[in-house]
Amino acid sequence: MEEVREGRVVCHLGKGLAVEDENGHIVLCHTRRRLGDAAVGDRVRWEPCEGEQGRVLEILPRRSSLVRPAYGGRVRIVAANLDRVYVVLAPEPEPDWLLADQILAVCEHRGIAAALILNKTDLPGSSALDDALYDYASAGYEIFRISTRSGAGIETMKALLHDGCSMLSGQSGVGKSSLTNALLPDRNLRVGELSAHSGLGRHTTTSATLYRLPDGGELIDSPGVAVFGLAEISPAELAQAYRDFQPYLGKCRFNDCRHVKDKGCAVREAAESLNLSASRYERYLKLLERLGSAAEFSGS
Ligand SMILES: Nc1nc2c(ncn2[C@@H]2O[C@H](COP(=O)(O)OP(=O)(O)OP(=O)(O)O)[C@@H](O)[C@H]2O)c(=O)[nH]1
Ligand SMILES: [Mg+2]
Ligand SMILES: [Zn+2]
Repeated sequence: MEEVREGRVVCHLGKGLAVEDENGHIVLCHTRRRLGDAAVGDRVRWEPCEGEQGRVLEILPRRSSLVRPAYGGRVRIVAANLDRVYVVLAPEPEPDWLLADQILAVCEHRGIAAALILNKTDLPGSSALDDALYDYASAGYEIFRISTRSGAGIETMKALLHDGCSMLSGQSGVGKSSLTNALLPDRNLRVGELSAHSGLGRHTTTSATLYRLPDGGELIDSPGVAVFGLAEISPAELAQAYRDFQPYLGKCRFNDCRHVKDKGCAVREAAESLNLSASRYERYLKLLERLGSAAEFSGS
């Protein structure tokens, strides 16, 4: 019998998994029934089987996982063993701040570090964009300004990504794959060859893929999303997931304050007096409303 080996899931391929072995070779693996849902970044135990293929036997314990809501009230693991998530934005397409807030809230809730990347700084910005970014900087999020086209900021990104596992997340078309390509020496991405091509037309990323960076560190390029969702965050937990709200949370008049129209709400008062970003607070209200109606809808 062949020996059982360890590997890392680098992407989903149809019903199988692409697993990288200890030597950096990619092996196409089947999964065992009842394995559970493996995600990109998962460490697994696998055994070689016929041909060049393998079979994944076990998913090893995760040190972190990023989740999104899935059909039927279930939760899907987007990526495992992540150290940090970068929300990538650009002047074009116009930033979806509600989406950014969802990703940042889930990271905060799951204890995964997060920061923002503004790409396409070669394009003209706007004062609205600067204002919005200022809110995130005030909330304590680092913002990196780059252009994969001009090369600005790419060296900084290389230095930042050289340890741990990072994921690029955000809207479609902001340049996540362009940044990934800029950081990899071989433009013919190894896994890209295995994964299905989207045909002619614009190439969009179709499944999250993990790449090993030449100077160390791992980078996960993920497909653009329009809605991230707030998996496993209850309405009562949402305010805590807004990092900038945290200093005010113990200071509301009522313990069960929802931070909406409640009397003596320290969060609302901070937003009204502009100690807290009014835009972030408005988006909090929007997301809270969505969470509330989702909870009613599923009867929980
Ligand atoms: N002007 C400018 N355009 C860029 C820059 N980086 C990427 N683009 C362009 O933006 C478009 C989208 O880039 P992608 O890297 O495919 O974006 P993505 O975020 O991976 O998109 P999805 O895979 O759909 O999520 C492409 O046409 C790129 O050429 C940049 O720094 N400046
Ligand atoms: Mg892409
Ligand atoms: Zn309150």
